[in-house]
Amino acid sequence: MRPGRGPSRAPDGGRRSRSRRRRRPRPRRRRSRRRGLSAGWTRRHPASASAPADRGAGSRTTSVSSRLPRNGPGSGCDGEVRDDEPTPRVRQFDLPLPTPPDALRKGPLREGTFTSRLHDPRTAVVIGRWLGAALIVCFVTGLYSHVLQDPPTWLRDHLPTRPAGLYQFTQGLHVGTGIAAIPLLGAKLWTVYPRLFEWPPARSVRHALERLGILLLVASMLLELFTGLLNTLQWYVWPFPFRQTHFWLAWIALGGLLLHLAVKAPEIAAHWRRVRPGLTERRAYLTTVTLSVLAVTAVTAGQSVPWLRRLDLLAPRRPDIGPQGLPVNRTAAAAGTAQTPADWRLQVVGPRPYELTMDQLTALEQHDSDLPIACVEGWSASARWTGVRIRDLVARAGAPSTARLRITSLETDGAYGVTEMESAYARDPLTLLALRVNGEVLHADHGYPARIIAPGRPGVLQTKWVHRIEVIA
Ligand SMILES: Nc1nc2c(c(=O)[nH]1)N[C@H]1C(S)=C(S)[C@@H](COP(=O)(O)O)O[C@H]1N2
Ligand SMILES: [Mo]
Repeated sequence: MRPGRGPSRAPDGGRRSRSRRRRRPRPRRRRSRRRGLSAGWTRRHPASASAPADRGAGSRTTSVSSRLPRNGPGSGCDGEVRDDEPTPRVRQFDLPLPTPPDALRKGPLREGTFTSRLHDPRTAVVIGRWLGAALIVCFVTGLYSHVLQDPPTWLRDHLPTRPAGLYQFTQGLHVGTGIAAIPLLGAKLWTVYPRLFEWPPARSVRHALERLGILLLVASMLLELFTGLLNTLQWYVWPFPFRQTHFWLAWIALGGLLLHLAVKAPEIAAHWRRVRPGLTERRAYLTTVTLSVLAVTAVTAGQSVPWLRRLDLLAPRRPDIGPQGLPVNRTAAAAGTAQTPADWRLQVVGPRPYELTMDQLTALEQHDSDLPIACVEGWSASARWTGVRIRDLVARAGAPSTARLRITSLETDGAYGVTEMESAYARDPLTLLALRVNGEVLHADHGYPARIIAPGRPGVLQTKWVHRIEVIA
């Protein structure tokens, strides 16, 4: 390590410049808040500095261990705590809490339980960066998926229909980053879990709140990733609606994450840059984590990435397996639509409503669209669909091109029996009422007699077994 350089410079340098600033009169609240952050951080370290993890570190790990005591007592922090008078409100947060009797300090709560040198901030920061990146991508793509399925009124006219495979891409990324986040979260939790057994459990009100925040963050992350994973396996075991729960839990997790980043900012900054020489075991650990992430990605990404298809061992779907070479989520038998009523007609409801028999439909101008079905569960598969353009059907009913539609399926009990279509999709020339797929009449499982196929939309909105199209605005 280069003395005075690298990550250790950040906290020390920061503190020095702060004490210089302190001589000038400054707004009180701001200083107090900063002090609170760095004090929370430094106070934690004397304990960990005396833990065997650091004690046994020896000179090889000066990068990590020798830095810690410097930030602890005697490093100038105590003086800082004294001359920087906190406002009474902040002082309440720092109210010390009583330490429980030592008799309770058993099992993992004993000092020296955790001996690995990998339970250190640098490892936590390196894995945290990967995890953070995966979670941000996962969050943004998830938000996009949610908005497509349930657009707020002001966004209705701005949903993109192109590129036609955009949702296939974003949802593949959503499920991919979510799956990759599972080993990353596991590794992160392993790195920091000795903190669970910190003693005393809560030093101050601030410390207790911080720990509660971590609890919320970890619980929401675990629940979010776990329910998401089960959803890709189509395992809907919970009584609550998946999508809404997944959506709100994501906001809770994001809030917890941002709070966590804010609280840990000084520590993250201090360990952001690599310090040489690094720990050999850390390198081995990080390599193992990387390989795990690559492995779970490789054996699941084939559900949406064609050239990884042959490695697709763990994903619940192979996009090329199913009737007519396409997977099926809900079969006609499950939906109760295996038998099409003999008097089936397509009903189109608008200013000039009409009905068409199958023969009349096939006599209309037919078009081809090469479009993927991109399921929210992460699998996607492309096919050539043939049928009548929705915009032609709508125009024939006398509706304008700004029309929004309600599509009703023959399926009566499922959650996807009725869907709505924004006008951008309704007027897109690629959007079809498909009658055929890959040159064949639709299989019952793919929606015979007719189904919706539109560009850039989640699979759940590609309604099968259609019998009515209604102009609603
Ligand atoms: N009526 C109806 N349409 C539906 C569904 C459904 O359950 N009922 N499932 C949707 C879902 S979740 C997907 S991913 C696609 C799958 O289409 P496929 O079975 O032809 O591959 O159909 C969609 N259309
Ligand atoms: Mo789906």
